[in-house]
Amino acid sequence: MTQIAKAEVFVTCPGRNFVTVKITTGDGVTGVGDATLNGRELAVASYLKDHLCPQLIGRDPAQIEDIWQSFYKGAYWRRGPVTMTAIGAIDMALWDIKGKVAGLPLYQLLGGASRQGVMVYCHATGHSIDELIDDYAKHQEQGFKAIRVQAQVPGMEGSYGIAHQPGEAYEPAIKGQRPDEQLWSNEKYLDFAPKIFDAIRNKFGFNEHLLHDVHHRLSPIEAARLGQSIEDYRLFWMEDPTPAENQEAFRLIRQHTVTPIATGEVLNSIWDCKTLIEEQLIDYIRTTMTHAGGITHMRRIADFAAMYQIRTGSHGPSDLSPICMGAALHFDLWVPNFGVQEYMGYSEQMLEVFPHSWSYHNGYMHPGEQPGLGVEFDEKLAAKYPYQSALLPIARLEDGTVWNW
Ligand code: CS2
Ligand code: MG
Repeated sequence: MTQIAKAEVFVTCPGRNFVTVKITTGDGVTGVGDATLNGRELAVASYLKDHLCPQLIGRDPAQIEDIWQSFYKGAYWRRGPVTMTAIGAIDMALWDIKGKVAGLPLYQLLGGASRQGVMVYCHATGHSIDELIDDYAKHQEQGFKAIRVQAQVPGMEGSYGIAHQPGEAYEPAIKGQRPDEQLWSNEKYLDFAPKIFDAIRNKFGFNEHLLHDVHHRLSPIEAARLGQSIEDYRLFWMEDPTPAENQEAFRLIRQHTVTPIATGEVLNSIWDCKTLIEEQLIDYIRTTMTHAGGITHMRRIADFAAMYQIRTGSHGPSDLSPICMGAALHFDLWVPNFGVQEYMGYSEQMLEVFPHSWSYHNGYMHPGEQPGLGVEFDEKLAAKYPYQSALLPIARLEDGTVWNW
């Protein structure tokens, strides 16, 4: 294989912003990686364009590990979402090239399929419990075996995770230069949340796995109380019950409840989840291909987690591009300690920009058999959708205090 001849960065907005890295070798093999960091896209694009891409020219694309280590250790400044997303995107693109050169889909390079399909969970949402029940029924008809449920806390329009219109995907980023501000109350949420699971289990029974995202909003003791109060509904997981910067905070939750816990979508490295994993404070690790250093680093995290019987539950919102989805599905098909994969879906417009070989059937997904990641990037079409500033909201408590969104 010849050396890397070109490394380019594209920002496109087919409905929402996506950042894509494209690496081309001297003999014309191309690889793509997802570098989207919601609301901070241009920071990663600059990190790539100004700092990493120039260093790639002339390097051997087969040396994925050495390139990863030299960008990680060579920056001197370690970890963090911008750095790890940039490294992750390059890593994905290099694995894509390796697969294309070998003529093998990525999952074969990792060690082959460990299962027939990848169980995915979808999102059911509603402005009321009745609306949620309708949405749940629709997803059940589509064959999903695992469903995340979120409903608006009465009076709290800014409740996390609710689609604007029934049937739409939830999109948190709001176009503009200033973040939207949303009102929040932990007390009202804590009173309401158990009613969501009660209604769903009463109506639909225990056939599907039930998931719920707390989105970092509770204190450890509040999270412990929630976990304990919903044990009978047997959730697959309670996600991000409290912020995970302080990993030790999960000890308190763990002491009080057997509701399984998932966290990790905002973590970027194995170090960010070290205590969570080695003390078995969680059941599922949710780090993302894109934000946690790509396939090379995700594999390291998953192997470490496997030693403690912690399974994967990769973050897969529609604010990660279909390239990330492709990479994640190959990884999921292989990883021995797989749990579940999030799948929010994409609009037609988004999928046209990223032609892909992955598919969904009856609750399971498959990455397809195309060599590499099996996702392409239509540069011409992407150029029709220029970047548009869009930011994630800010949550405030009823007295005006800034809270965790
Ligand atoms: C979420 C995300 O998918 C999830 O579980 O927590 O939707 C998250 O809010 C977004 O990815 C933020 O960009
Ligand atoms: Mg989440």
